[in-house]
Amino acid sequence: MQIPWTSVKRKSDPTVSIVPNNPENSLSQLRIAVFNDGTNESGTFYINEVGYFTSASGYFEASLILYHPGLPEYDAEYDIVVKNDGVPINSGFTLRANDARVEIQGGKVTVPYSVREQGKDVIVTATSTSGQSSSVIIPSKKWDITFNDDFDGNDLDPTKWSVFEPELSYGSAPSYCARDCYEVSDGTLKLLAKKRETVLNGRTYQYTDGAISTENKFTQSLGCYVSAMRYEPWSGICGGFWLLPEFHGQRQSLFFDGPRSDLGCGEVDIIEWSNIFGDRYCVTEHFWNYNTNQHSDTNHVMASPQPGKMYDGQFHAIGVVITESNSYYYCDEELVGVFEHSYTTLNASGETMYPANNFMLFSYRMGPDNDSNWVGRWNFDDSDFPLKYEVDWCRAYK
Ligand SMILES: [Ca+2]
Repeated sequence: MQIPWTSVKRKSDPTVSIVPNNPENSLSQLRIAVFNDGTNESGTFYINEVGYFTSASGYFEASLILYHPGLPEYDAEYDIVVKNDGVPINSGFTLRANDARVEIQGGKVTVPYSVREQGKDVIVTATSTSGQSSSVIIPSKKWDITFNDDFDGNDLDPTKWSVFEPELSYGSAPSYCARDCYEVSDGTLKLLAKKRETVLNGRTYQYTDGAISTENKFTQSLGCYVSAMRYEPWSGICGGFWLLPEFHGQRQSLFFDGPRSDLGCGEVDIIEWSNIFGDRYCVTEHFWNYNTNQHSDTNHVMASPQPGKMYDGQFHAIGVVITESNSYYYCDEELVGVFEHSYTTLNASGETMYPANNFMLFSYRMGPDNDSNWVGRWNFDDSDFPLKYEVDWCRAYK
């Protein structure tokens, strides 16, 4: 698509055309990037980016598409875009890093943890064939481990974990959380759903399932929470790894919504997976209005790591890094979601509100075998029990 210069007018004065080298506006080039995401009417284009350039010799620039801190102990991947006069280019330049351990392929830069754990900032320099150069800095975050469990014993470490909400059931759930909902063996934690008829508070259940948490045993605010888990291919039951704030009598916040100061995040779901989600999994931040305690909003993304990871029988590290301004969600070295937030906020009285510490939680909960179950109908039968959600390790860092 070409737009003649004479048809481009100044917004402040439509009678003035933006003409190359017109001293009145000092523009020499104008670039408009457009997109159509396929959901809009055909023939409709939206402007994605507008830039202008005043250098006669051209403008050569390398930039990082998105900085993120990366998961501790994993490589971190970044995308770098190189532009000439604002137009992305794929050739006519070289990319070099200030450390030979950094891998560069096309515009993808992989910083190994061996570099990141030294706290060494990575500088990637693009040099054009005509000798222009431009650098980007990728800061390295040094992590200190604050919590670790490899599940090496034959029971849960009682200084770290407790059964969460024992003997509690939700709504129409066909199960309740049993005190013996888990097993620790061969280096892993197994959360189990079992078929067994029990009577609890006058109601007969055919199944039990469960959850464990670090409540009252380990809490933290900012930092990284990560664990490695694998799933059996069941739908109708959901395996989760999440964060909840310390309770303190009413729901607290892990952080606050940026634009809406009355909303606090009261639950972070780092992963929720059932077979109906296929290669993807749910990442969700739940916000409540801390004045009314009403659930008000969510940040949600269906995380899409490389296909096959949910079915390959391997453990994959699923985690979040929470900073004062963002939460970054990961599957291994892949960044799968980012949300912005505020660490503090001002309430209606103008007082500064701070977040509470939060604890980690694993859950394996059944829903009913009907269409009301958001994780799908059951694809298992009685002979498949006990159903199992397995965790190799769990860590937190600051
Ligand atoms: Ca282990």
